[in-house]
Formats: sequence, C-alpha cells, structure tokens
Amino acid sequence: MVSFQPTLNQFIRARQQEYPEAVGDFSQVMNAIALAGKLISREINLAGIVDATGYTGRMNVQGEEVAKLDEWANELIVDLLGETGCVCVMGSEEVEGPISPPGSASMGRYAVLFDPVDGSSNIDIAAPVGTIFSAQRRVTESGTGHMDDLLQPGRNQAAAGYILYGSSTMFVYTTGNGVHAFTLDPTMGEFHLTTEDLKFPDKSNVYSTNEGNAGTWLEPDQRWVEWLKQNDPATGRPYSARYIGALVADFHRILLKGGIFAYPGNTAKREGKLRLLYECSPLAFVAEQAGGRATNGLRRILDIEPTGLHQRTPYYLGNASEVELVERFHSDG
Ligand code: AHM
Ligand code: MG
Repeated sequence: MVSFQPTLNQFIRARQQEYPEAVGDFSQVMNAIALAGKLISREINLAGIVDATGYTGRMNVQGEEVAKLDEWANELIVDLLGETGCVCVMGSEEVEGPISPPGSASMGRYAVLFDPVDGSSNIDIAAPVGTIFSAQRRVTESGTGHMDDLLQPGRNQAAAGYILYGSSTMFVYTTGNGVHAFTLDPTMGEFHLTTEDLKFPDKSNVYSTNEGNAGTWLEPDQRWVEWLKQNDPATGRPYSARYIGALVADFHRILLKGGIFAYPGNTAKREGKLRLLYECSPLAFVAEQAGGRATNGLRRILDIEPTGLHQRTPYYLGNASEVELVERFHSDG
C-alpha cells in the first residue's frame, strides 16, 4: 500500500476508537470546522478576484467594521456546525448573543465558540489570517443550549485550535492529549498530518506585541519591554521583535520558533483588546498542551471564570519561561 500521512479525518477517527463511549459527534464537529477551513482558505486565496476584500459598511457588536469575509465566514461556520446536529449553541465574534442551530440540531452535545476570520484587516494586503475555535461539552441538560454552555472556563474545553491561512493552510488542534498539526494539500482538498504532539522549542528571544501602544500600557509592561530591548548579550538581549498583527499567525510562529506574544491592557482599557472565549482561551489550551504558558499577567487564562461572551483580557502567551518573566514584572508592581 502506498504510504501517506493520515488525513485529519482519519487521525480523528483513529483517536476516537480509543474511547468506547464516543458516538462520533466530536468527529462531526471537527469535520465541519475543517470543511469551513477549506472553503475559507479557497475564498481567501481568491479574495481579490471574487471581490471578497474590503468591508460591508456595517459595524459588529464590538463596534468594529465588518469585513466581507468576516460575515461570509461566520455564516458558513454557523451553517456547517448547525447541520451536524451535534451542537446545542454557538458563540461568534461577529454575533452579539448565543446562536441557536436550527431545529432539532439544538439537542447537540457541544457548545462551539469561534472567531471566523481573525485579523481580517490583513486580507486586503494578502497577509495571513486565521480561524480560532473552541468546543465545550454542554452543561445544560437538554433542549437548546444557552449562555451557561458558552460561559465555561477554558480548562473545560473538549477541543480547541486554529486554522492558519498563510503561505500554506494549517489546521492545529488539541483535545488535551497533545497538539497536532495538519497541512492542507489544496490539490486533494485534504488536511494531512504534518506534526504529531507538537511542542514549543526551547525558549527563543523573540517578542511579538504591538509596541506602538507601549506609551498607553501600564508601567509593568513598559518596564518589561524596555528590559527586552536592553543590550546584554549574556541574557540574550536585545530580543528580536516580530509582529504580523494577526493573532493566529503571530502565535503559530511562536509555537514553532519560540518566544512570547503579548497584548497587554492599557490605562484606558485595562482588559486590552483580545477576547477571552474565542481568541485567548483556545490558544491558551493549545499553548499549555505544547508545554507553554498563557496568563493575563497574574492568572492562568484557562482558570478565568467568564462572565460575558465578548469579554476581553490582557494576554501573554508562549514559552513558559518567557511568560513567567513578564509575570514577575507584574507581581513586582
Ligand atoms: P479582530 O478580531 O478584530 O481581527 O482583532 C484581533 C486582532 C488579532 O488577530 C491581533 O493579535 C490583534 O487584533 C492586533 O491588534 P492591533 O492592530 O491593535 O495590534
Ligand atoms: Mg478576532
């Protein structure tokens, strides 16, 4: 038999056979997300040709302009997850409240949160963007799911991951048993396993943050970034800066090459910019499973009890030693 790397679907099915109680719902949820990823990847590749760049002219719940691709990808993911029958409720960056799947589909066992196209302003310049997803087991007992199913701490996640639309399209996920990465073969339309049990490399002296905001940051973050830039070869300083402005792409580089991503709060917005449930928690789960760390500067992201679907949090993510370093700046005042 010709040997090839397993497809995402084969990999998930093989893993599921290890759990006799599994009934296949989880595979269906993951397949729906992967199919959405393939369709979004195609649309992004053709964005300039099919008039998918630019904005709709509407604002989303966060008061941000809605890119055409945000809206299209949101509807696509809602439809594909909804028709699995395995999802009881959804939460999206693009929609203010919980999204109920149509009809009996709302009996499903999973609550799924997602950011359909994160960093979507990058689309207009053909730079990388990503989809982020998180699947929680429902906590309500029956019928349509609701907010309680969505507002769970990240440590409860059944699965989480992202799809990176870069020079290649990658699907990276964890269910709490390591992080696995797949690359899309566009000629076959299949994601193939490229790395099983992915781990952060040893620390590297790279930081990724929007330093243009540094003047608005709180004092510990300002001291931290100044420290990184000092010239002290014995401690590997100065660090190198890398920032794409799309969380999935910035995080993926750090996962593969090492370093830290930070989006601190500032004096006007203490909670910063990034959203806990569909941006920070899923990548925190991936980071921890890859041997890294994710905190808000003082506290583990996965232990934050959410109170709102779109709540924000300061965010530090990457090699454990690098995240611990910035935490020391915070705990020292
Ligand atoms: P979005 O959800 O509106 O796309 O914003 C999230 C993005 C992240 O991908 C990225 O890390 C961050 O915003 C960049 O923000 P900034 O432009 O302030 O550096
Ligand atoms: Mg986003």
